[in-house]
Amino acid sequence: MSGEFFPGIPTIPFEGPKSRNPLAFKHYNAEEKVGDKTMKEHLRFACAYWHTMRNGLADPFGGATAERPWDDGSDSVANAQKRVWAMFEFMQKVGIDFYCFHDRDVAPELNDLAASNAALDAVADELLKAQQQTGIKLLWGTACLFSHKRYNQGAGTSPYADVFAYGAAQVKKALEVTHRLGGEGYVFWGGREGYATLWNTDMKRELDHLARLLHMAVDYKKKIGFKGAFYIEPKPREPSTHQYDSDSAACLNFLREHGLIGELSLNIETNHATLAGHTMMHELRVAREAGALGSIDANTGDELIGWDTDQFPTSIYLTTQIMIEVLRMGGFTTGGLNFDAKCRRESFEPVDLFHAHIGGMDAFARGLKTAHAIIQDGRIDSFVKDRYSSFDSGIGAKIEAGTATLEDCEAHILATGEPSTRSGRQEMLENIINEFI
Ligand code: XUL
Ligand code: CO
Repeated sequence: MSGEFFPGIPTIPFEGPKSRNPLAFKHYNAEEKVGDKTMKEHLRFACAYWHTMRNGLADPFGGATAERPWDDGSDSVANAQKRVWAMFEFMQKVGIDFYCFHDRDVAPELNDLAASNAALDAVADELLKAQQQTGIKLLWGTACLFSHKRYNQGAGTSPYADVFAYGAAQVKKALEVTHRLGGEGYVFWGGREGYATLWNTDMKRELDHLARLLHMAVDYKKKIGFKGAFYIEPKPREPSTHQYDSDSAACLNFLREHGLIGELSLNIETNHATLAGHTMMHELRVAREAGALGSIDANTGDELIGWDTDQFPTSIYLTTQIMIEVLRMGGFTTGGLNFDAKCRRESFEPVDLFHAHIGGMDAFARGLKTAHAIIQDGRIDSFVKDRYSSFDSGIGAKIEAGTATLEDCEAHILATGEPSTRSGRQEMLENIINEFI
């Protein structure tokens, strides 16, 4: 299969920071060790099938521009099977070991569920063959419960029970296929699980229904012996006015309220974090501190465009912040860095897929090295530790231990008087970070 779909493009080599070859890595050196693991083991890059193979690069004002010579544009199973080989050749050449997919981006949706399931099985046969030939693995699978017209008012939160059931049936099948392909995880992104207006919405019922769908999936996962992780992916809006899984905190609250905490962790996406009005570091921190940081959809938005632009990450500051959080949780287990990102509409040639992924991988290699160096240096950590040290003894230790009362606090202040505080040193700390970037 080699050379068939991306002729003239070699396997991308590592040439180091002095290289001026656009089709070479300057920083990502798969086998190079950072701390006790190789870059490849730390970063666990994955390629998103929906963007890399299926995104025509349309925007709200214009249609598809992407040139994908191997794709005949039809909805046939044969075309879908052929695309598998283009995807795997691409991943082999760019050196990415994992991929992620939705049921409907790998296989066409046909006239009824049975026909769509059969098409998915036929493409899964091909995916399995390609995985076996290349050693590439499935990071996670998911079901697309948002594109088809039936899901116009949601899937798990649709006001129509038959639509809920259709979505549940799609989840069942997508889980089976993910399991068959040895997937390390399964994602629930609540596509249209939210509302357009509260005037027509019973929020309580919708949320209870969404929880029912997830409980059914947890039960089925156990029944079929799927050992992969379940993730829920926060996003505040778009396409809905409001989506219930709006950010990390909302997802965690939902999982706790509905007895699902521990069954699902979070798949956090950069562009969704910024749409929620947070930094990516904030979203990761919230999840990590709750022991629920599972995986990452690695992309970025555009500061000047208000929608989910799904761009490739190139900011070293951003990738450093992300890798600090990943390293602090002890690295990924089942998760990884999935490039949920697409080329710009203007970048329509197949070779642009290479430039895009190379750039993202190099940016994360630098982020990893920088984050590792900052942690090794220790100045940031020791500043933070010292900042809270008044809680290590005396009244602070009693407060943390839960043994101090309001009366104790009053007695303490009456005895010691006005408290003193110290500078938060934000500027100094930001300067330290820049020493490493
Ligand atoms: C949509 C999005 C999805 C999920 C999987 O904004 O990010 O691609 O990652 O459904
Ligand atoms: Co995503």
